[in-house]
Amino acid sequence: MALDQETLNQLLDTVSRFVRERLVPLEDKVAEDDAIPDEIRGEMRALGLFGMSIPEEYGGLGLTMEEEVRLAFELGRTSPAFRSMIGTNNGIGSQGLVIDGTDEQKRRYLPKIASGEIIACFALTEPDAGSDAASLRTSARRDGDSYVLNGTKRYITNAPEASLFTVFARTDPANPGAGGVSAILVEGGTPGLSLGRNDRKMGQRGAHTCDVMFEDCRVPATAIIGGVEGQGFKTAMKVLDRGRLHISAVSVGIAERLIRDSLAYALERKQFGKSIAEFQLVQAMLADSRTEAYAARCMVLDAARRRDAGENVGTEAGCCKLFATEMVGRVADRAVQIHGGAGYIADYGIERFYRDVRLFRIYEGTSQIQQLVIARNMIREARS
Ligand code: COS
Repeated sequence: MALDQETLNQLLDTVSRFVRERLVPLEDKVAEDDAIPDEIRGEMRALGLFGMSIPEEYGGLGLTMEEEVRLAFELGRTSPAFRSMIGTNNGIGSQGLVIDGTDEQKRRYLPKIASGEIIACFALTEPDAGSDAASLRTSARRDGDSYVLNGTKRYITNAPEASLFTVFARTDPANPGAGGVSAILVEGGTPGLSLGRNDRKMGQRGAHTCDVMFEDCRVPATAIIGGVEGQGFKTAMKVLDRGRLHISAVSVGIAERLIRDSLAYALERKQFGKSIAEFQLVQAMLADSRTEAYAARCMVLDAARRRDAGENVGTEAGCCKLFATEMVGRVADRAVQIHGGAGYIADYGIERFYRDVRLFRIYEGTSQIQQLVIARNMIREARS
């Protein structure tokens, strides 16, 4: 349900203050420790941030897509590791259930996901199935009232902390494509489920990924999302369409933060007797960044509103993800350039953002996959 304007403004103000006063001062520490302090998780739970996208009847805030992207703009103004902690509960870790789950599955898990008691994750990618998600090999063999899972999932965000895994596995071995895949809920601690060591990543320290292994891991047959086999790939695609808008919004927020920092630095830093902001070549970088971030903000808001109005925004979500994530890469690159030597030195945090944002062009579908999705949809529409 949409919030009234005043409640929405209050929520945005609260989150904006929380980001400025609590999260920004911890950025260095989180990167150093590769961990988010426990009290921050508690404060995020108290603010309801784990359940932004979960319907109110299941204990979430039940935000519309437009409201969620507005919050994501604010959350983007700090290290993305903070956003990542709540990211899977609001996005890929919960939305399979929200979109396609049975009432019983929703009642069982969504309230705990919304409160942050459960950390939920999304296990699609495998060592040999990334962009070609439909080729996944993890199997779920029906055995009486159970499914028995075998296989390995890779780079699974928040898996080290998770107690609920939405696992995409092949329930029909005779169908090697998308139609043979089902989405299955596996609770943490189920025998046969194990985790690899945390991956050593280029950036986003404080956000964790690892391999997830299944070895004769038995779950009840009722754990299949929606109660029907063969729908899992479509569930994954619907979840990703939505997630791509959220990631686009986070990219806008980070770009705006970097532009603010770059402008502040350019005004303060003096060379040749005046602040470097007075030099037109620096102004060009600032102006290009501002223009691109504004364009991305408008795209994300438009696509979110269309989704709220009931439109299928698969194409628009792809356009937003492609543009906004590439945009934030360029903005981060210019931020390093404007900061000069200081941009390359860890103390200023700019190089950390430069590394952190690199991931956005890769996960939840690479830029190349977005191009493919956009063009395929265009061709399909033209032919229909
Ligand atoms: N919403 C609903 N259904 C969708 C859909 C969407 N956005 N996209 C595809 N489908 C359906 C198709 O309609 C098709 O159904 P039918 O067989 O009934 O016609 C089915 O799903 C298979 O779709 P398609 O044939 O397009 O699948 P492909 O194997 O060609 O792959 C891409 C499509 C490449 C787009 C997909 O594999 C993809 O998005 N890959 C990237 C995966 C990704 O983002 N990974 C990130 C990991 S999670 S962090």
